[in-house]
Amino acid sequence: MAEMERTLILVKPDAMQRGLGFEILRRREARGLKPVGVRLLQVDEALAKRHYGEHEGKPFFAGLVDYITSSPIIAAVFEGPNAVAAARQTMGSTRPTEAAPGTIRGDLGVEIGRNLVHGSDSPASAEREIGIFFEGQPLAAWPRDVDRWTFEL
Ligand code: IDP
Ligand code: MG
Repeated sequence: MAEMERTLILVKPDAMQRGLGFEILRRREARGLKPVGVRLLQVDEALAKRHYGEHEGKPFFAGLVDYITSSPIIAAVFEGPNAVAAARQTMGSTRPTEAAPGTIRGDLGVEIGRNLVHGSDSPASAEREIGIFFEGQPLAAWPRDVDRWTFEL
């Protein structure tokens, strides 16, 4: 079996406003990734800047901070073999018009600045981002009866 990983997913404000929050989580769950942490929260400016620190100084940064703080979001942690890559693939390319059909962005979005969802881009990013959004909150390590039918245990 491939390496077990955890990844951070954010359902962004546009998806929440459009009533797509649980659809976005459902696609991860249906793929076989296991939810081990879920929160609904309002991101403030400080949290937005911490999470998106790598983009500070880019022309879209101020708009990105406004966007991610504009409405409550869902932060979720999913676990599975190759969870980071699997979640990125299900999310689709950053620009929705370049995202493959069948992906969340390819099926549900049209604008790069309203692209519905965030997913960690590497195991190291995932660890950093989970630390930001689930600071002091234990994640659930729970066995699922279907795990052996989904993962090569
Ligand atoms: P990712 O979300 O696919 O990992 P990143 O390059 O990490 O893409 O960018 C983070 C987020 O910043 C994107 O999801 C998108 O919301 C926003 N963003 C990136 N590039 C642009 C842009 O050129 N215009 C507007 N927003 C952008
Ligand atoms: Mg990114």
